[in-house]
Amino acid sequence: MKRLILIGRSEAGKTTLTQALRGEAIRYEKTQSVCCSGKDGGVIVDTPGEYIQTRHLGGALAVYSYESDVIGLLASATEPFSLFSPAIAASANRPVIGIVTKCSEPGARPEMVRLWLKDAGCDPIFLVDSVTGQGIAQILDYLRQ
Ligand SMILES: Nc1nc2c(ncn2[C@@H]2O[C@H](COP(=O)(O)OP(=O)(O)OP(=O)(O)O)[C@@H](O)[C@H]2O)c(=O)[nH]1
Ligand SMILES: [Mg+2]
Repeated sequence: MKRLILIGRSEAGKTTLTQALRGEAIRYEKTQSVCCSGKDGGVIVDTPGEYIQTRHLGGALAVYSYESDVIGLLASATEPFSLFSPAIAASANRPVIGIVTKCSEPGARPEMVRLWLKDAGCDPIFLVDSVTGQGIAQILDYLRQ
């Protein structure tokens, strides 16, 4: 499988998505450091949201991205704004996919957030809900291709 690094602000749903992709029970656990171990053999690299939210920590994400096959930018469908600059995906030398999380939450605007990730240069873009399982199989199919 392709190795996927998950990047997005705190509460975007990176750890919950990691659990859903691994078929684990969903339980809240704050991510304190970059985590690339698990029963999937490290296919998913989970990162703390603070790394993308804090300028001087961003370099660490670049380094871990070099060790991944695919970069996943996450944004929740309930976000009021986008963290990602337009065309930011162009700065990466590997595929950058978009993942809209929490699509089944009340008040979710998945199509709006999909447009934000499209502007960032993500392709393809997956609409998921890690709690209901929506869209999880599509990401696994993509990683297996
Ligand atoms: N309904 C719903 N809730 C979600 C989903 N993804 C995450 N959540 C909830 O949102 C909260 C934060 O999710 P996390 O996966 O811990 O967020 P994170 O991006 O890993 O956050 P940091 O570790 O702080 O970077 C938790 O209470 C999750 O249960 C989703 O797809 N649907
Ligand atoms: Mg986390």
